[in-house]
Amino acid sequence: MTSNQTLCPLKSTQEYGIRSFLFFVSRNFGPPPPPHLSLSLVKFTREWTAISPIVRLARSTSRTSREILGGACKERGRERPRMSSSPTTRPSSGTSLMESLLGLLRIRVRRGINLAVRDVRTSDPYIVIKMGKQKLKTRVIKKDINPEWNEDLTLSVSDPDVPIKLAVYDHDTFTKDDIMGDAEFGINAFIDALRMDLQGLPSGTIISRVQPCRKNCLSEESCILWSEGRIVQDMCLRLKNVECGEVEIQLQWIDLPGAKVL
Ligand SMILES: [Ca+2]
Repeated sequence: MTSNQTLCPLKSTQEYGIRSFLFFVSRNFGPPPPPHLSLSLVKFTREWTAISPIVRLARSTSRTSREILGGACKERGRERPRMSSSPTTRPSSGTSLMESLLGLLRIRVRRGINLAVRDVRTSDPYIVIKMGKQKLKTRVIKKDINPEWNEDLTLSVSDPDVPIKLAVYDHDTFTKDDIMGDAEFGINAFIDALRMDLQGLPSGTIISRVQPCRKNCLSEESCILWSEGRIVQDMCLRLKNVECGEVEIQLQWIDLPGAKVL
């Protein structure tokens, strides 16, 4: 027997433990074992004695880890949403826009009163209206601080709590346009009136009134009224951040088929 043949069973017995190895030696070689095998056996026994607690711990840890991991996998399996064979029904952007849209707000910009002078003796005013990301403009009326626009600007309304901002500018050809004041207003009272059933009321009936206060930019009482089969709100806004100027507007509502119920 060569030393290589002797070492082969040593390697295999490492997998089954010291008892299997001793059985193998006694079965094939009988006592007493050759000196070189005795040395290998002593060396192996020492090594096995040293590593066996680690092996037991490793086997125990491995089993425990498998059990823990198995449990976690089951937990994850329960928590993980089941894959559906049916396609997802995500609404398109157009559909979601219509679902959130309440209707259209038409702002009739009637006129400006005693607007600020930004040129030599007069101004070339126009109005910018913003609601959220929407921005609309009137035309420029040249050399007039009491301009009459009578122009309709229409906004789409999804959230009636979003305030509407109005600003007046003086148009200049060669320099940056000058600001001529601004104002802000809400439409909650107007929306509340739209929710009422007012059919059959005589035209001109006042539904509600909004008083001027520090929180709004009204320069006088604003009336919401039933006029010719529809609800309108007249507003006179006192411009801020400027020496003078007012702007008269009227709110109207346009229902859209398929829009969200008010
Ligand atoms: Ca100008």
